[in-house]
Amino acid sequence: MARAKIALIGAGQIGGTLALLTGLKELGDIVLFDVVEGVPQGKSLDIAEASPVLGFDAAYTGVNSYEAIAGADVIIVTAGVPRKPGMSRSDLLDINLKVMQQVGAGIKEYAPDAFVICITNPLDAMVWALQKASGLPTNKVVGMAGVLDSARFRYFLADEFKVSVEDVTAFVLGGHGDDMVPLVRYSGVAGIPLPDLVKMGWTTQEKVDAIVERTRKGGGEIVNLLKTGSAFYAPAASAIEMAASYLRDKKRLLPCAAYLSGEYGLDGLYLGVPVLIGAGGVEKIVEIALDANEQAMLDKSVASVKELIAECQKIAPGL
Ligand code: TXD
Repeated sequence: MARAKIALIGAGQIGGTLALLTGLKELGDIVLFDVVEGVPQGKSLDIAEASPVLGFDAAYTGVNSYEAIAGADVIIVTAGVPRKPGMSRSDLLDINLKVMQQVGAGIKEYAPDAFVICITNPLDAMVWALQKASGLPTNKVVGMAGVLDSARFRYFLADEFKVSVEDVTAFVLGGHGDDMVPLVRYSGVAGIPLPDLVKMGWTTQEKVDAIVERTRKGGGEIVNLLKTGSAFYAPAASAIEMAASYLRDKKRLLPCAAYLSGEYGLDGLYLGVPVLIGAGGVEKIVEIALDANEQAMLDKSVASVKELIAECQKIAPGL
């Protein structure tokens, strides 16, 4: 069977890491696209030259034109600009919204059957704009944030309990912002929920609260350390997990920004919720029961996402 074709739109920090991980996992052949000339070509060649040493087979093509993404099975979008000092959230939204319109048009023309994963920030609004601009079915366009936020939560918990990260599960729902919703009741170690672990004396409620807060600010923590950019290894790894579930029809249940049509009492927006990803794209949106406190946190997160979408509609009324 022919190898899958994976197009990566944006060859920056995350795009380059995605290109390497795609090869290492042998998910398929890679087309790396960027508007900057030379960068996708250079990164592609560099990674291809690492493949004999690392021992994987994948073809790499670096490009500056959309024709090359024709027929892609999976497209992962990181194109855009990161927030720089002095730039407001609206400035970022304005620029990246235009980028999503360009990328969406490219996907519409050359790869309308692809499964598309958006990573560009502000995530919940950009994935919404990308779906509109591409015209692809909503079950084929998702946003990556929840897998990353949950991975951060899992890592912090594993570190606190001194247990393997493999045995820690965690769920973060809602928008990808400071008001995301880490679900303590649905997180734990080897099936033991966090509230029980507190009762068992493994940790204290105060420590759990601090970990929840650290998870919410996880992106900012990395930005403050790096100073010149934002996280890229963990975001790339998270998107690859989603792509692999689609390509291999694994039916993973992952927290992703998915288009809601009535689920959770919401309609017409993207929000981080548990999603089953298989060969059909988003095959199911799982509605879990929330208590009053969790629902209140989710409502707050939804309000932020709606504000971002309203801003997009003001800038681009056609969307
Ligand atoms: O959880 C999440 N969703 C995120 C999101 C976690 C971390 C970072 N997140 C966001 O991902 C971040 O705020 C950015 O919006 C994206 C990409 O992050 P990255 O660190 O890869 O940014 P870079 O290194 O600046 O790369 C962006 C590339 C760069 O090479 C530009 O030349 C290119 O995008 N770019 C474009 N490509 C195609 N088309 C257009 N129009 C374009 N404009 C810029």
